[in-house]
Amino acid sequence: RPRVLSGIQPTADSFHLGNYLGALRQWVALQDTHEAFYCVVDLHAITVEQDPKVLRARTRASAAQLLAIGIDPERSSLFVQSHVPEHAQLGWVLECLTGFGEAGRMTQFKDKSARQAADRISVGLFTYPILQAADILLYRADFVPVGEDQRQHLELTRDLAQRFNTRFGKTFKLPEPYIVKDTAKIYDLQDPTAKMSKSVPAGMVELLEDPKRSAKKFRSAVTDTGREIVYDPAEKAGVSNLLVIYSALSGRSIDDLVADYDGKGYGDLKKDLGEVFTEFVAPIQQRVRGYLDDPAELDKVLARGAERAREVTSGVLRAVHERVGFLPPT
Ligand code: AQP
Repeated sequence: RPRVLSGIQPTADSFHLGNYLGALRQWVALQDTHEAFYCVVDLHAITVEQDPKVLRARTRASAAQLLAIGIDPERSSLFVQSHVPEHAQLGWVLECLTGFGEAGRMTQFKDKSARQAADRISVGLFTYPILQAADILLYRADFVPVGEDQRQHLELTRDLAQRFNTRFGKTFKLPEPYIVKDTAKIYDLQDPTAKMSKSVPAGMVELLEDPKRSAKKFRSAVTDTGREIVYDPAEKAGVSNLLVIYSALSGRSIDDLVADYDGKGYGDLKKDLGEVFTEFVAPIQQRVRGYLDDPAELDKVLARGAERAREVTSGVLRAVHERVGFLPPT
């Protein structure tokens, strides 16, 4: 079976709807047809300052949310990145193959670093896409389910795999991004031209917030001054974003929704979407509480996942070390 690998950062108290629709929903679906490795990428989380206690709690909460949305630890290996030391080890080798200018062209870094003074930005934030390449290449993954914002990092990953293979002999597979077009980019409810992101909390809907609060956010979502409910991302970005979310959560096609809301107003659509979201998220929240009530069991699941991951990664790292010319340990 083809293999998939993906990760998510434990840098917020809850995942948001952009994470879920852009990536995590695909993680769940791919388990049926692929051998899946999914990780909570805590090494990436410390590229920005973290409170240790909070990071630990968020790492468990992230794992609990992944289980709650349907990641099945019997079928998929679910683990914490720092439990598999080969990620950081391969990361170093790949850093030494990456040009400084090449890393500097990553737009996500440029955007994030533009908001802060140079001395406040860590070198880790700069090199994070290279560690991400290591995350993926270690598993010789065929596909990487992510949102549109990760496309450039995937291209870097492929470039590095190709470079390593050319220089040292074929070792890595060139992975393909797995991006579902319809939900590749979920937009901020307050600014439907920007992606929904944890950096801008006002326009973000969280899986673990009070659904009443989410419903209110949907009701006050920014839309244009027109009246017609049609799907037109260029002219009606706000309404189109709401239709995409509604369609993804309800399983109904956008055409079907548009026909159904013919003659109705934005207010109706927003109110109904709040209800659809509440119905979707209530059982997830309940399951998250259940998993967090038993952290020892949760830790056991993660330990098992890390063990399965290491069955793959230790051999790949050994091959890499040998090919770059490191003396094997005796
Ligand atoms: N708005 C989005 N639409 C579609 N997919 C999205 N993803 C994130 N935002 C959207 C996808 O979620 C996965 C996990 O991403 P992450 O762990 O890197 O989280 P993030 O990208 O840091 O989340 P934010 O909210 O986007 O953070 P900031 O504000 O720091 O940039 C990825 O597959 C990502 O594509």
